[in-house]
Amino acid sequence: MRDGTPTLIRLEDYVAPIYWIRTVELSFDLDPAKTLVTSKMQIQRNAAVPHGPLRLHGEELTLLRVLINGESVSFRQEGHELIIEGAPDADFTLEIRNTCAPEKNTALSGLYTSGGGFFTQCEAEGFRRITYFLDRPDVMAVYTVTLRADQAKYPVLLSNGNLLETGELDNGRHFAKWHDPFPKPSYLFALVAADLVSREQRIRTRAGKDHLLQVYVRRGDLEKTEHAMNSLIASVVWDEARFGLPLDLERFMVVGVSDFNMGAMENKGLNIFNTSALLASAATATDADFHRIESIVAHEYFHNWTGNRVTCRDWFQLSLKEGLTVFRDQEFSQDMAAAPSARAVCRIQDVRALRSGQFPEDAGAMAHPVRPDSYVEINNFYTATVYNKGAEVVRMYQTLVGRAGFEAGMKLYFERHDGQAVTCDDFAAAMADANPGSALATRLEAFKRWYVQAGTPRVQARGSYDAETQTYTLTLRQTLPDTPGQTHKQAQVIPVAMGLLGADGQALPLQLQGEAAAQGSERVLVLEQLEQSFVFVNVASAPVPSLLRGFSAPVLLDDGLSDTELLMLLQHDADAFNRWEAGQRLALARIIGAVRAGAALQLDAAFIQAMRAVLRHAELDPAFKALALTLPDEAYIAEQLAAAGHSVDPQAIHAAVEAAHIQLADALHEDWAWAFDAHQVRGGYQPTPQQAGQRALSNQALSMLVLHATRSGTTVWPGRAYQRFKDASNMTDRLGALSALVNAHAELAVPALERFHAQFRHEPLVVDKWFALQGRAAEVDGKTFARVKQLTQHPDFTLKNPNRARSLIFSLCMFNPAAFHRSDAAGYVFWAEQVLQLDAINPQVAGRLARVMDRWNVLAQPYRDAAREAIARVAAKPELSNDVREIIERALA
Ligand code: 0A1
Ligand code: ZN
Repeated sequence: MRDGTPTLIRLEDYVAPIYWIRTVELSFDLDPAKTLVTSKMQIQRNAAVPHGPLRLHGEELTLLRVLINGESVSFRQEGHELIIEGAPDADFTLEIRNTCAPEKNTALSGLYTSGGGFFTQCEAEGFRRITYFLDRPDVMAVYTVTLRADQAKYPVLLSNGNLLETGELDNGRHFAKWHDPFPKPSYLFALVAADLVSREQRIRTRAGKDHLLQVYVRRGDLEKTEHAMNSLIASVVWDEARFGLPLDLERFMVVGVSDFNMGAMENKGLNIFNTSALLASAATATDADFHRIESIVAHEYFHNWTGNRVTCRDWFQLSLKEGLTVFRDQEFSQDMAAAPSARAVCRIQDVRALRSGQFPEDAGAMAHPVRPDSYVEINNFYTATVYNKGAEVVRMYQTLVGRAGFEAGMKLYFERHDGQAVTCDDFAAAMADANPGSALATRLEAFKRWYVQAGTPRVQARGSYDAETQTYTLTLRQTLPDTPGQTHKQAQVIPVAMGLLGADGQALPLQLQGEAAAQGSERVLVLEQLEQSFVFVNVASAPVPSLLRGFSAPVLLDDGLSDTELLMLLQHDADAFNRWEAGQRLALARIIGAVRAGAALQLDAAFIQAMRAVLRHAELDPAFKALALTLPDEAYIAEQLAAAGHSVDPQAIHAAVEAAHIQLADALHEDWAWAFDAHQVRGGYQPTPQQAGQRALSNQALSMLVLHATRSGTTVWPGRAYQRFKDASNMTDRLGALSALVNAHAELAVPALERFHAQFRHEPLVVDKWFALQGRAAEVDGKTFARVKQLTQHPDFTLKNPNRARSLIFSLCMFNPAAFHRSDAAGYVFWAEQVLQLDAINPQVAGRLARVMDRWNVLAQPYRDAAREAIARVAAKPELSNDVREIIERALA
């Protein structure tokens, strides 16, 4: 086995380290083939735990020497450990010299080369691929780093903290020395040595301190950094205003790199970004890219407090920093969107992502709690559960203690834990202690089950109205599904934000039995038992309940509402999220009905009329309309079916969604034409929510119009789309028009794709879009699948660059169910080949691709058997990485 025998790491086995590393002086002689690393550490024994040998982590390193207090010492190497038995009791200096080979590092973890420069990625366990160390987050040290490299090739030399010194050396080399005053775990270490240029901005924070912000990129990319810089400035301002958290560094650097496994990394004072999460111009990036960049820049910046100043004790606590930081970036995006309707749009997008990414995870082979209790490869646990469900858990704290209470909890958390490595329990305690007597504090232990129990809770709600007593009784029941290794779960604490609507849609005052008077028209019920009833009094007529407003808890809700009731909510609910949700539920019921009946879907006039009313609505926001008219995601539909105990036929789901799509295109043809014309943006491109909303709706309209036209054999709209594709002044509209042509399989799609590639072949991030569009293209007669296979041979295609691998392979396998799940199993065979090829290059990325099969055992036949066979084929390979093996073994368990 390539990584050695895989061991299961368990939370319950956590023990504090036997030694602390207090300071480290690192020096690097950078060379792509062989980089020399010298590390001088001040080490102290941890008197709180029993004595034992010093065991340092190290992988793929060549060890040259080991000195303790300047003297050589005996040691041994076992697997990925360097073991020193005879370390002194008193504080001592350990000096290690080793080499590593950055240019051979295709895994992109540790020190690697990209585009002729050096970059690092140390989270979670990459530092041990640079030098021998106690590579665990509870060991925090102060770093001083000297970089030496060829000056012409690597004019920029960066590391964490403050620049102390620079100078020239012999043989055309130069050096830079950096010092980071904040003790940090090794996963936050970073260095960059490359030929880069920077955009700079000086800012003064509230406290009157001056700071330098820098965004470093390759020479030609400088004009694409304006949006990232603006996002960074906005993030600094926001964190100070909302949470009183200031920038604590004189210099804050952000660097772009095109080979990167994830979106970005929060290294202290030196964030490293995938260029896809950093670079944007109107000509090359879409509105969605601009939005993503804003949120990732904010996310990494916010980690400076939630993650860096207070870090994780161990990797089981990953959600302590990730769930909290995702919550913070979501709140930031909402505040940036400002208008209430735009805030709702943000929330809807976040919930859509949760439902299509996290819900399947929580129901599948890889289901794990927000705080996992074991892992083989920690890289496999940077998941939607840890990130997105973790963010929902943090949101529930805020729902239970209120916004001011939440801010007080954050304040106490930093007062108690600044400079420490802590656990999710410490966060929970701070929130509860800052809010004594709150709905959280009184049920803290039960609330913490959100960290421990995997699976999406299901909540059933049923109401009954008694006209005589004018009471409305709402009964809520929760059930918690079994997940791998977990059965018989305990009730969770589920905040249910809700309101009641009267017969003509007005919000009713809410008075619970026992209360002296009504308390507003919206409130949060706390479901904490398996079943609970809430009795509302003085209810004049039978109400329609609007439950789980704003998606107040990450659960699957069954409220049993009829079409009529849902139509009323779609029209009148004061909560924009639930208006959208009502429309989705109407669509879902129709799609699921057709799939379960095995019949062709036929949309009814009431539904079509409701959709028309949304589209033509005089007041609704265009961005909201676009979301309301987007059909539920196929992955979410599949989960709904699976949750109800049905097997999943991806082709049947796709056929029903496609039919609904076509019928909406046909029936609303004139409305789409109106929407297209009425939502053209006048004036220059701005990535604002308002403009983005108009573009989203007009592009959606265009794709409906082209679809209708290609089916009815008319050429006007395909022609207009082609024209727009050619003349567009921005990437959102250009790509919108191109995907309208591609997804409708219009004849003009072929020349348009060629033209697009020719025009942008020197822009790697746009070439990624070109591959992704084809990988995700609507499937007709196996053409998309065949095209993807052919594109793997395209000169621009490579598995070595993660963005490129994702653009084509992941687009097909993860986001194009109809093209992927084939009755001849060719999609699964392709998947197995790609996983194996990728695993030899980059196990982390291969592990992600392996996840595609998480839900194989809910598939209908013949897909189920064929999928299992493909997984077994991967499992049979002896040379798998731990990353892929863990995923595959869980799938087969
Ligand atoms: N902490 C980063 C994400 C990240 C995680 C792991 C990585 O390599 C395995 C890289 C980046 C974040 O949340 O942004
Ligand atoms: Zn993060």
